[in-house]
Amino acid sequence: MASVQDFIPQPYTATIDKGSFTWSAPSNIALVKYWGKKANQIPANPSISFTLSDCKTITTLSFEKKESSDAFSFDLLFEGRPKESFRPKIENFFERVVQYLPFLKQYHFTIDTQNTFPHSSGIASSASGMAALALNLMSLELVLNPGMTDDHFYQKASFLARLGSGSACRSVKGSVVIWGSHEVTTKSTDLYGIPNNNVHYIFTTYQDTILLVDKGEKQVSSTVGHDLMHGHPFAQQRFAQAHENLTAIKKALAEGDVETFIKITESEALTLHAMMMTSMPYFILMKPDTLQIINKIWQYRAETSVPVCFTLDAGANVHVLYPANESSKVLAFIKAELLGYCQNNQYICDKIGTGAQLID
Ligand code: 2P0
Repeated sequence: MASVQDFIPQPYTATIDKGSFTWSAPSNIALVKYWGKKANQIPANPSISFTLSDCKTITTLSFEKKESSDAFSFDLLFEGRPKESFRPKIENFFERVVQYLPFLKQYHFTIDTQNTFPHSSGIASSASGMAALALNLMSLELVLNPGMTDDHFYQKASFLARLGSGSACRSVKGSVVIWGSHEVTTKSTDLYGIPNNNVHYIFTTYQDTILLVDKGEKQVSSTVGHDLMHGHPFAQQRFAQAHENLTAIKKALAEGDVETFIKITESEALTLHAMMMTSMPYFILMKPDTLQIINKIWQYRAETSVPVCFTLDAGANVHVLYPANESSKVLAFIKAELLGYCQNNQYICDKIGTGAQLID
């Protein structure tokens, strides 16, 4: 298992003056949630997620050697247009990772980003965005250090992505990813995400239909949200519960135990929101329509035994999860019963994916 020291590179053996790379990186949806962190983006508890397939960020990183190397220099484009509002976040990310990427001040960068999902859909782009940027930077480091192994490449990409945004480390490699030190998961670490490959066939077919209940700006930023767990009266119990739920859901994923999967996934979603409702200050991030959808899903599952369940992010949108062999039934149910609760009847059909891809 790699340590922080392993990500500080040896002197580079090659050079490059200019070039560009393009990576696409997917979003991910946590089943056991990351909520609460320590210094340096170290999670307070381990988490596990499904990597998505179609909701992704595509980023082209162009670079050109510059004369002086005393400051960062970069231009930011979003869908081809200048996007200065991203600057503080990228500047902050570069500050955090420069000790691991000593070439950062030697180049002028142009970072050109686009998302496949609509902006202001309430879908977080920080995970896919930071993962795509980290992978591009690793592609450049691979040119400078051609001896790098594939394992090191992906571990370090996930390590860097984590320093940009915690959940981004789960958007690099694998269909099901565990991030955070977990006593019974070999090689698990707080530093980067690792693929969890012991997954029954049924879960490799999982669909995620995202119901857009509220497409507005996040009410609570993730920084504020994670901070709410400091001094939270239930924090220690919650962190211990996440370890237990991870152990149980890993077993369910391996055995194809859909019933246990549903129980843990839904309980985790509600616990995440319960943490926000019981913090100081307190927040309710669900909307009345979120609750209507949850109740409809429960009713439909009870009546039909179709194994459909939900999870939530730190917002009002609902992720509806189900195996592909139930797609026609569940989509008919969604269209007939749930779309009326979505803003402008909007939803996104996604499914489990395999991770980021080098496009160019
Ligand atoms: C997760 N979320 O596990 C949890 C569940 C939202 C709800 O990770 O501050 O954007 O950048 O490390 O990763 C959202 O927080 O937070 C998140 P930072 P991040 O997916």
